[in-house]
Amino acid sequence: MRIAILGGDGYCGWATALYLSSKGHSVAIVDNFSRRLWDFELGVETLTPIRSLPERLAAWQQLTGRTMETYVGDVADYDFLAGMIASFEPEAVVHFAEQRSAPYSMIDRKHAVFTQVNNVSGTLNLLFAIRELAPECHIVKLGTMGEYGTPNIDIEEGYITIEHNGRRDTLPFPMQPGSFYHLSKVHDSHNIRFACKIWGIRATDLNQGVVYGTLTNEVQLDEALINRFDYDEVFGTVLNRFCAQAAIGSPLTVYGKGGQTRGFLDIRDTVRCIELVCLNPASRGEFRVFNQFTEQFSVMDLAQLIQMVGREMGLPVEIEHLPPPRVEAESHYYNAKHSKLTDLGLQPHLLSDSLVSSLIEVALRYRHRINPAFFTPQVNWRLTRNERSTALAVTPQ
Ligand code: NAD
Ligand code: USQ
Repeated sequence: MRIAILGGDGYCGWATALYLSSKGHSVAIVDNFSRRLWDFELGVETLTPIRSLPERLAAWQQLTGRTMETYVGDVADYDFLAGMIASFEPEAVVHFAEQRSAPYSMIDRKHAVFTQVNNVSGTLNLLFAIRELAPECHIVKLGTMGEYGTPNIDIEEGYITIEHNGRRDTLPFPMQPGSFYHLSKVHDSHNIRFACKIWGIRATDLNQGVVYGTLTNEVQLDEALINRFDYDEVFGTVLNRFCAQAAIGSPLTVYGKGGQTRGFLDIRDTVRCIELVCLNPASRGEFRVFNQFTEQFSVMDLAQLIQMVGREMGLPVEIEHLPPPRVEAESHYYNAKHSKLTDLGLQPHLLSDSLVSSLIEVALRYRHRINPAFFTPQVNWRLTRNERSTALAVTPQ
């Protein structure tokens, strides 16, 4: 298939581009490198020393003989995006190209506005470009499990059948997102659903859980292909952070009680899910929603698992409960359905003890690059910062 990966220089996008290329698909990477810029803005860096996109692609070509097209630009710029669609003529567009950090969106007004403008306008542009230039093309959009929040009922895959005053209907599942970032994904979902209905676009919204790990078969081929491994408070996700903390004997930073429960998946399952969804597209006018995660854990479940495995590896792992920087339920009911991707053929990599030790080993390999200052949460949901005079400036506390 001809598959365009929007956000192909990022964490999920790079792993997916390599995987799809290795499977013989024609892949185009679209990115404006804004994520590398946000790292500079925040003064943080990935644990793993990632190379520039041209270096990555040269290494991939040298190792496998495979090439990928690249389009450097902003998907929120319609002319750029439409030019890419017209030139590459994709059968599927996988849309990862958004600002994806909840804490980043909660820094202050500018970061909240930027996140929603970047994310919502990029997705809207994609919908219009597909309608105009490639109406058969399947949009595979990365949403998030955080769109649903933590309701006191089971979470369905996108839709729920409700009886009300004697009448019955199947409706979009209620959304209760927990940050301006998560809200941007809800706005995207509504826009895509509407466009599918009025223009007959085909789309799949993948409500992905928290992704962990960095190694896929392709990334492991050569150090030049290494993927990002974020562990800072803004872009680092919880399990990756705990592995980095364990590697240098820094306490695991559990926010509050640690009863926050989320869906999780291995990055190797992310890439496989994307391929399965591309190979099994939605019909014209259909807006499918799949919950893309394989297991659910509370933050404390994960902290205790890392502590146990870390101690078996001889690491002095302690758990610390920090005052919660976010406004979120710290203990709650959580049971989210996730059968549609396994029905398509996904065979999950589950979080075994040996997998946990391999995750910690990656952090140990690069431990000389770990900056413990990145572990401390500074963005607080209750106290967004005052306006700054410069755009997107972040002053360290
Ligand atoms: P990432 O920040 O590593 O990658 C996103 C990429 O998109 C970056 O390379 C960035 O430069 C690019 N990008 C952002 N805005 C752009 C724009 N306007 N134009 C062009 N390129 C742009 O993020 P990720 O972790 O790979 O996440 C990818 C997607 O998956 C996001 O939409 C995110 O919301 C979703 N997701 C991620 C996770 C996770 O745990 N990482 C979980 C659930 C959902
Ligand atoms: N948490 C801690 N300690 C930490 C870091 C996080 O206790 O050091 C807690 C958070 O408070 C939260 C949970 O762990 O309750 C998950 O936080 P996270 O930072 O790992 O993930 P989150 O902010 O939810 O965002 C990540 C991705 C985002 C994606 C989302 C999927 O950055 O792009 O949408 O996971 S989901 O959580 O299903 O919405």
